[in-house]
Amino acid sequence: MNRTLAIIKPDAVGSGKAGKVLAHLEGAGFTVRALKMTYLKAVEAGQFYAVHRERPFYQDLVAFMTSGPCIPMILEREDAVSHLRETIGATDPAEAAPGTVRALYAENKERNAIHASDSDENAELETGFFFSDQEVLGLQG
Ligand code: 3AN
Repeated sequence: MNRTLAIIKPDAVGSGKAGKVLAHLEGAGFTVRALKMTYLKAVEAGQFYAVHRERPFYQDLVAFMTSGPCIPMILEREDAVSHLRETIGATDPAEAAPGTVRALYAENKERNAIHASDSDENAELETGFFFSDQEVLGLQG
C-alpha cells in the first residue's frame, strides 16, 4: 500500500460534482486517508504549479485554481500514483480514455476536474503542501 495526493479542482467543486468524483475514486479502490476543503491564494497556487511558470497557460491556471474552493486529499491503495493517473485519464478530457474521471467530469484541458501527483516524490511534496504533520501523523506506521 502507498499514497498519493489528489485535488478535486474548483470546476468540479463548483458544478457540484465533488461527490461523484469522490465516489469514482473510492470505486477504483482508493481509501481516503485525509481530506479537506480549502481556498488557494494566488501565491500558493503559483507555488504549487511553479514547474509550469514559463508556460503560456500559467497565469490562467493560477486564476482558475484560485477561482473557488478545492478539495485536496490523501489517497491510499496499491501502486497509488500510477493507478490514480490511470483512473483520472489524460490532461485533456478529449483525449482521456472513456470512463476516466476527466472523460466523465472535466470541461477542458485547464478546467479538468482533478489533479493527481505524477511520482512518489511529488506525492510526498504535495501532501506536505496541503496537510500538516499533525494531519498525517495518524497515517504513519
Ligand atoms: P496533469 O494535471 O495531467 O498532470 P500537467 O501537470 O501537464 O497535467 O498540467 C498541470 C495543469 O495545468 C493541468 N491539470 C491543467 O489544469 C493545466 N494545463 C496543462 N496543460 C494546459 C494547456 N495546454 N492549457 C491550459 N491548461 C493546461
